[in-house]
Amino acid sequence: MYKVVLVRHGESEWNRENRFTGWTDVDLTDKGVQEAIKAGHLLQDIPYEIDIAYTSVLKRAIKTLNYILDVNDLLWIPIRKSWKLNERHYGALQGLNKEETAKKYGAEQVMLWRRSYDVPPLQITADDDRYPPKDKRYGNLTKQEIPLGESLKDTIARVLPYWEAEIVPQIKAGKKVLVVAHGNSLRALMKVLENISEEDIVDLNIPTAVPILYELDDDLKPLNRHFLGSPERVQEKIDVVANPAKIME
Ligand code: DG2
Repeated sequence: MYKVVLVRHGESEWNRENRFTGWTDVDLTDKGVQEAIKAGHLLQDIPYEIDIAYTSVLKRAIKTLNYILDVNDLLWIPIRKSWKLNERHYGALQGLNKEETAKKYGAEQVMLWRRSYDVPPLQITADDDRYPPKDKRYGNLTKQEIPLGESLKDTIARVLPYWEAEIVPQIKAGKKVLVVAHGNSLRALMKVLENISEEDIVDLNIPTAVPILYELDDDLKPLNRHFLGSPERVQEKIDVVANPAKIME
């Protein structure tokens, strides 16, 4: 039986401020750091050790991974970083407050932008400061790879080939893999792993810093999926993601 653990990063500064983040490289809040440490402790309860870890090139995920590994005295294991595990690029929405955007465009439109399968957000153009090649970590992306604003479908189109080419071979070699990524890059992965329909994916919200354990069969089909921690705590965190204005209350 193969095993993989997925974790969304802890609360970021822009999660806290309820702003669309995407590829903006914001830091963890103090609460996010504590959540990451807690995720590390939760992982101490599983009966195996992580062998290799994957994350994005965004510091909220990288730091969360480091806190988790530190708690488990595993900072020495191989860590692979890729932009392909970055959050979905939220295009011209990046930086906007989600509640204010809902007032301006309507809650339904914002819901489509946040959770639908194939509705892309408002796009940026090449003269925008947020155009990825202006950041040297994205200097080697081909023109086709450069996102201007991604739907979940677009996100799957770059997460899935990375999963198949880089992560699956490690899992199949018997390695226990940890992936620390983002709300929508993980929704992309979970949609494919669990074969979730385009309609049902709308309801999937990933809580911050809750380890999600999968056991997979020989074809990498999930035998089970388990959120670590008390069910009440997990549900509370899912509710915050489903209705982010709650963070501000
Ligand atoms: C959030 C997800 O990404 O936002 O980009 O704003 O996981 O990196 O904090 P993350 C963002 P929603 O899709 O939940 O609005």
